[in-house]
Amino acid sequence: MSNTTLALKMKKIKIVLIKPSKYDDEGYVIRHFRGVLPSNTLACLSSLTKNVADRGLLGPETALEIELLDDTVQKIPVKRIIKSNRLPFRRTIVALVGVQSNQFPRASDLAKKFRAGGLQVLIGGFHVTGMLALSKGISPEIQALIDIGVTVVKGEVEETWGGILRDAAEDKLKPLYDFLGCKPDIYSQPLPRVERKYLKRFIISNFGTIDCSRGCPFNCSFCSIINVQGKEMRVRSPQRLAESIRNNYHEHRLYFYFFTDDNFARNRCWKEVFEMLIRLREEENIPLQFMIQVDTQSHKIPGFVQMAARAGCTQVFIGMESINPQNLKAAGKTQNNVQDYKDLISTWHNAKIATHVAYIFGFPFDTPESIREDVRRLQNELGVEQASFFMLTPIPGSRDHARMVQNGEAMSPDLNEYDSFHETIRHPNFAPGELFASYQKAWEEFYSYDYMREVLNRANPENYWNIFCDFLWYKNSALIEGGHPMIHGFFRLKDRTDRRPGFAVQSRLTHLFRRSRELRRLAGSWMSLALEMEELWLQTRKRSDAEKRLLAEIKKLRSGVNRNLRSAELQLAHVRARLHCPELHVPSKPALAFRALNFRMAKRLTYTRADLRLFWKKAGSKKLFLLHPHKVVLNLFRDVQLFVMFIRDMAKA
Ligand code: B12
Ligand code: SF4
Repeated sequence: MSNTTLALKMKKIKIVLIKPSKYDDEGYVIRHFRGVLPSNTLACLSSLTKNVADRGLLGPETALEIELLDDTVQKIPVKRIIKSNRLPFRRTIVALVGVQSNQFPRASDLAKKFRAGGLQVLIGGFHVTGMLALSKGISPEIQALIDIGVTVVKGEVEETWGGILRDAAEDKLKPLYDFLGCKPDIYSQPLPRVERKYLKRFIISNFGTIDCSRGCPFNCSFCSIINVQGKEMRVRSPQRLAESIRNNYHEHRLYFYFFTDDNFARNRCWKEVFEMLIRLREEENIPLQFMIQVDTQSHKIPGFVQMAARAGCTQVFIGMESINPQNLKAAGKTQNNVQDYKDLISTWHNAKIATHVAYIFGFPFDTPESIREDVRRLQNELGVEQASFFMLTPIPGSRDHARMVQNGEAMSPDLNEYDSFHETIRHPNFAPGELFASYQKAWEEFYSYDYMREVLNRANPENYWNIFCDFLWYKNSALIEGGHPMIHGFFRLKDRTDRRPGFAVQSRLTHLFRRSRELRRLAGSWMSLALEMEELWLQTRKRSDAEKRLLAEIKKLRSGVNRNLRSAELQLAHVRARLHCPELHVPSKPALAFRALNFRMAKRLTYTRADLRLFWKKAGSKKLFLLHPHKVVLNLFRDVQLFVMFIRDMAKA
């Protein structure tokens, strides 16, 4: 037996996979009680690690344990992890995974702590890969990590992860691994692995992510995909995807997916993937639904949109980026033809799939006025259901970034700001702060009450709640939390002690005082948002045929009288409606008497809570002794009852 094998004997190696978050402007880690999207990279690395363990690649005497941590939804127990490395015959290795540029500062701080605790640390993902792909030599922030003994991994590791782990187990980790030139064939590689415990940290725990392909054939100057994952598409086997989706459904009840491919329309196996999904839906009764990202020419691929609909696609995320052809030309986005946009959107709409466009502000021909006009055109001319706005950011790994570095153009030195909602470059048409103000205004105007109502009124009933919940998520993230929906989840947590270096850790009391002030403000904003969404629901909710019939009968009876209906009249309305809709249930007499009190019926008839709003407004302006207590109680009861109906309806969906 060789020395190395002896050293490995009886060893337990623990791999801690950590997806780092980023800092907010006050230096707190952006973390939420519940997230929205689980990390696909974490799931990929988890399954690759499990594959290494199952195949016994580290030798029969080595047990491999995996721990998955996501900084965006849970506190990273740095001390516990460091301690776990001190036990005899145990070794803990930390892998910081999927690190984007805006997460690099946070990832570096974690890496420093783990290195100080004596652990082996690896880092990979788009920042290091993109940065090393296009720059000459190693950039200072990456060199700083190498200098403290962190191993940097450039490129994808489907075919090489076992080798890296073996090096780690044998204490032979290199400072830098470079796999960019030999991109793995992902056809038969393990698929992202689902961990129930992890999914529970997300608002919808039956929501999963899978990348069915990697790469993109286009050439946009602001994008790093092409320089990291390449222009040649690599795809996963449709059969293996089917197995994984089937297992995920039967084992974890997962049936809603975000296929994270940057351009699903250019996956050469799209037809086979859709056929497989159709079989799962139609033959195996798995109620699959999914979202995909596509380019603006996707609607021209024969059969693509129609098959997507049949396969369960509910929303399509389209790389529109701009309505101005000059901007598109400047960004090298030559595949986007503004004349096609109407056709593009209506083709997806005809298939009953909601459209969601990615839209960037800060291109060379943008001005504050053009941004306002663009938002109006998205609403009035194109009628897209949703838009995600981004500020143009020179992302490391993109041609824009490489050009700016080469020309010595100014850009923010703080990578934490490379999250697309901070101004990182100066634009000649905007004063400092003006681009951000226009961007913020765009969110407000696009997600205005009137536009949301218009969208929901014409939404496909099956898609109603998906869009409704997206509105809630987007409004909360962009307009209340002041962040980006793609970063924010629900209920922001702020760890007092885990602050970015350079920001003071406050005393418990100061922190408590500050947080309670913030929470009071937030509670007020959430209350207004909840009432706004409740009103939106009242005005747009999809009513069943039976309910519509009942309402018509009630209206008929009410038209002759200027009072609330009596229970006998309500019963008559129910009986008449039931003649047309036998499924309608006629409530018992006491229930009808209760309804006749006009609580629910009035709401169903009026489609609004405007009367309640008016009452509370008037009540607020009166002196306490001038209020009629019975009216306050009655309206409070009606309001609570209505809200409960709203929440119940949403939860049912
Ligand atoms: C899906 C996605 C999202 C999803 C969520 C991600 C999720 N929950 O899974 C959403 C929509 C929320 C999102 C949001 C954002 N995203 Co995004 N996103 C993606 C996308 C399209 C796919 C990610 C993915 O699953 N990739 C597949 C995995 C397997 O690839 P990978 O991460 O590179 O990992 C492989 C290797 O890098 C390597 N590796 C990775 N880590 C490690 C670690 C070690 C130790 C080792 C050995 C190897 C290794 O091994 C992996 C397997 O081979 C990527 C583009 C892309 N094609 O990757 C953009 C991308 C990552 N996003 C990007 C950006 C900018 C953002 C946002 C800032 C934009 C915004 N304002 O919305 C936010 C930030 C959110 C946040 N803080 O996380 C950029 C990042 C660029 C950069 N240099 O920072 C990318 C690259 C897109 C782009 N335009 O260039 N995103
Ligand atoms: S189409 Fe999308 S993924 Fe492809 S290069 Fe352009 S921005 Fe990147």
